[in-house]
Amino acid sequence: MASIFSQIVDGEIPARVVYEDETTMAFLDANPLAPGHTLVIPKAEHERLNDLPDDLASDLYDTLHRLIPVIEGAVDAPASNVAFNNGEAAGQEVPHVHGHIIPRFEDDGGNPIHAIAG
Ligand code: DGP
Repeated sequence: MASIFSQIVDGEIPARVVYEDETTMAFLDANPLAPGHTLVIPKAEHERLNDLPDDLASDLYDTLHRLIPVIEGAVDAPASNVAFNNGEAAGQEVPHVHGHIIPRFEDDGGNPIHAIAG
């Protein structure tokens, strides 16, 4: 059974896609912790960061690096939390590598890293 994120990559379930290239994709989180909360994934299904081949890890980082200022700018956020839950015990619910970009605002209260760590 393909992961829910592979089903998004294959167009089998809808998502609000904000970026796509040959090997990576980004879409809005269905349960956002802040406006603009975005998930960045490799299209190929790998469970953990260290399962990624080097070239795909590099592509994923490049997409994250490119999108962080774009997402912050889109919601006028001065900062963001960027995080991976890497493994079930760390709160990873979807077994398909995904980085969270969570825009942060002055005095928005609390640290969402705690929330996404489940
Ligand atoms: P994590 O706990 O790090 O595995 O985060 C999984 C995130 O994925 C969580 O913030 C909610 C989001 N999510 C789960 N299912 C879907 C879905 O079908 N579509 C979208 N857009 N996001 C999803």
